Amino acid sequence: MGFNQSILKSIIGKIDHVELFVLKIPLVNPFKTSYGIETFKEVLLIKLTSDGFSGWGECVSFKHNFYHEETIKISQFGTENFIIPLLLKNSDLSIKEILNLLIKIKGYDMAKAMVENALLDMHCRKKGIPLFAFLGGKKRKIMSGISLGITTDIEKLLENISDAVRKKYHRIKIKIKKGWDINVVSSIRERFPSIRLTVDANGDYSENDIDILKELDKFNLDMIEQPYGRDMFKEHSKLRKIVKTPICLDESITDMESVKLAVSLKSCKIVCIKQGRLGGILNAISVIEYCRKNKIDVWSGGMLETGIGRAVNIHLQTLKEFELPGDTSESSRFFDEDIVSEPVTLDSKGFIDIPDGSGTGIEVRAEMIEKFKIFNRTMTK
Ligand code: OSB
Ligand code: MG
Repeated sequence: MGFNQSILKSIIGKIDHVELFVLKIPLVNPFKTSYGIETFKEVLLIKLTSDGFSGWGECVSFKHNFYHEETIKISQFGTENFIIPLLLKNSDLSIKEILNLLIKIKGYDMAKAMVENALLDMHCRKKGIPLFAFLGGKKRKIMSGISLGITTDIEKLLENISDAVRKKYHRIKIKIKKGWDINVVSSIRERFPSIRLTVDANGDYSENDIDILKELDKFNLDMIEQPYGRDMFKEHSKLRKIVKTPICLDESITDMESVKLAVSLKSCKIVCIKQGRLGGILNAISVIEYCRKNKIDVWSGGMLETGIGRAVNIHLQTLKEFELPGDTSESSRFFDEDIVSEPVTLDSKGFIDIPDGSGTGIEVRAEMIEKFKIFNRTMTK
């Protein structure tokens, strides 16, 4: 693909300073899914410094393991004990060489993504180019989408949808679970017959629920995201033959092998790309390329990221393969105040601008790090 190989191959120099932070930030509203409720965002961050230039990375792991088994504690363990020591031991390497070394470490994909994001941010800043330019992305703005959690009653969800429609979100996704599905989607369609709508089950259904999933065909949904569990590639494939609504996989897509399996079994039509879970931007790009070649549509998911991870997802979506709106919403949808100085906002047509400074183009606010910090560690050689 079109990313700048010279950036990847040029020496980044010695990493002088590594700082890790864990922040605990309250969410403006609890976010409920079929797997549980989030009321706080706990997040692991890294700041790398070399030669006077710094880069930030955000880890998408959660405190709990209801969505994915790599928790913050696990990401932190991998970062402190394996990834950072390797980074500090080897100086005068290129990003490409560092990433090749990281392949030897098994697991910790979310931690690796965080470190990769920070390296790319730092190096692009040093070279004075924006991340999207490094990626070869051509779009100057991207579409927006919002993921709305389960509420105590349908009326409240309809209100949340009205707000999102007023803001001109290009696509609305609602979380569903058994018992919060047909009734809810049918009320939404009565009130909003033509909005672009998708549902995300986070794996709550099984083959006993085919009738419910089939009934969703009546509502003109763009897709059903992850109806069954993560490893149920064969079952998703059978479901695809029964329901007309396109099937999208999220949790199932953990690496390139999983995408290849999904393609070979025809388990899905659409894949949700989460670079933070695929081990970083470069792995995500390999998956995106493979999907293009195999006629699988892609969109960018979200993991309740702060402005740091949100910016990375925005830069990535400047690639032409992202033709569908993803889960990229305004920062204020989750946080009263973002930890970066340029929170994500929508323009009057619901689009999101690409930050055009060097690297991710956003600045982290030191006072916000102080305010929400619950852990901090500095590592040097
Ligand atoms: O399944 O896409 C998901 C949030 C946390 C964990 C998993 C998911 C989600 C979302 C919200 O749907 C995405 C976002 O807006 O960040
Ligand atoms: Mg999902």
